Amino acid sequence: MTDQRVLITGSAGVVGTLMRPRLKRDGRVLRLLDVAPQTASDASEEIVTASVTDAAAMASACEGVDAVIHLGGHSRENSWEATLDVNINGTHTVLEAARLAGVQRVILASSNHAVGFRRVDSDLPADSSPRPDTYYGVSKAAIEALGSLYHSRFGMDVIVIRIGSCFETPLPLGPRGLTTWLSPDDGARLFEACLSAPSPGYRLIWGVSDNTRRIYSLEEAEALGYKSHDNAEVYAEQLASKPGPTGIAAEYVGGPFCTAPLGVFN
Ligand code: 15L
Repeated sequence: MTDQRVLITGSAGVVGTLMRPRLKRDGRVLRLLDVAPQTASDASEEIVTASVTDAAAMASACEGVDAVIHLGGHSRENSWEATLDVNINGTHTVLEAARLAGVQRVILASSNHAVGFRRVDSDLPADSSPRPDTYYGVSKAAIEALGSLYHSRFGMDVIVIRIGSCFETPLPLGPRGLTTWLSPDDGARLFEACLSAPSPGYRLIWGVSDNTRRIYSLEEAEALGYKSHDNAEVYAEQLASKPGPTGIAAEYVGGPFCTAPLGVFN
């Protein structure tokens, strides 16, 4: 049997770095694409140094691939031009390359910031319509729409994950992390579910751990086979002394993104 080949874009970024060792499996090759230099740890890894905005590089990166996990792009606020180019045009380039190469499944990283201006005390089903908090959030809403389009037009399986905050621990996030944290191990469980769910079609799901103070629905992710094992609450005592969000940042899903200056890299 031939190996399953999974292309991960943005593999040297925050989420990519956490997922790389966790998504290693016998019978699977990870093709790791990033603008930053990387080194293969063994024969189960292939390195591609390229930008997601480079159509020719993306075309060759998608050759022989079974699934794409698209994490590449700016992961926070940046200028409109950079956000448009790397996040929106970049995602279009990735989807188009995947389509032309006959890749059936693409998993796209969206973010809670696509709905950053939804209130924290409102219902938050995974398909809540976009209320972005930044240009970054707008780009994530556009990514969701592009994924939906590529499913509807071309029948590709596209799963979009609105990631909360995927870090080793919720500690750098302050008390907000008690609701938004996606543990790296749960992240890997979620990506595995997205890779293996039979014929998912188009899905929009939340990507968070089963945190006691979670305000996001996990129903949609669980329907794909995800089962969280982690809970940010185990860090509650350590986080108790840290200042929590105040004012608008406390009222809305996007927290501090809701008041950060638009278009300014931070
Ligand atoms: C995101 O989308 C960012 O990529 C990440 O750096 C965190 O800031 C996260 O959201 C969050 O909301 O905590």
